[in-house]
Amino acid sequence: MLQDIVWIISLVLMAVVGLGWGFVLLNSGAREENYAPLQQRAYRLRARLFWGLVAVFGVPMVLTLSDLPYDAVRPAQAGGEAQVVDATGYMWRWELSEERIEAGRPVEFRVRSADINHGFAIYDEELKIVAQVQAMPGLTNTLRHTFTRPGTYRVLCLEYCGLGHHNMFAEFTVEERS
Ligand SMILES: [Cu+2]
Repeated sequence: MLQDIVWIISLVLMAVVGLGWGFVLLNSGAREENYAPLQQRAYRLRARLFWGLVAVFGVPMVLTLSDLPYDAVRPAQAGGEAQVVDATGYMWRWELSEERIEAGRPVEFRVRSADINHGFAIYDEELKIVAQVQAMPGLTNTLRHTFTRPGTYRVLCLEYCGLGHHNMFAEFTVEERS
C-alpha cells in the first residue's frame, strides 16, 4: 500500500521532469555549427569519448544485469505454482515456515520483521549471494526466486541490527524435484 503510494508519487514527479524536458526540447532552436577548427576538434573528441564510455561501461552493464541478487530482471514465473515460505526476522534470528524447497519451482518468500529492520539475504554453499530483500516491521516484502541448484542455503542478515547481528542465520535445503 505504502509502496504503491510512493510509486505513484515517483511516476508523477518523473512525468513533471519529462514534461520539462519536452518543453525545453520543443522550444530550443537548431544548433549553430560555425565553430572554430580547434573547437570542432574538441567536440569530435568529446563525442568519441562519450561513445567509448558507453561501449566500455554500458555493454558490460547490460550483460551483467541479470546477475543482480533479485529477480526484478528475470521474474521467476516459469516452473509452476510458487512455493510460499514465510520468513520473519527477529533480534537475532530468522524463522522460516519451510526448511525444504524444491529446485526448479519458483519460491515466494514473504519477508517480515517482528522488531526492527533486517536484511534477508540468501547465500549458496560458496557463500555467494543469491537473492535479497529488506525485512521491515509492519510490511511484508515478497522475494521471488527459482533455485536451480540443490544444496544447503543460508539466510544471513544484511542490515546491522545490534549486538547479535552476526549470529543471525538460518538454513534451508533445496532438493531435486521429485
Ligand atoms: Cu542484522
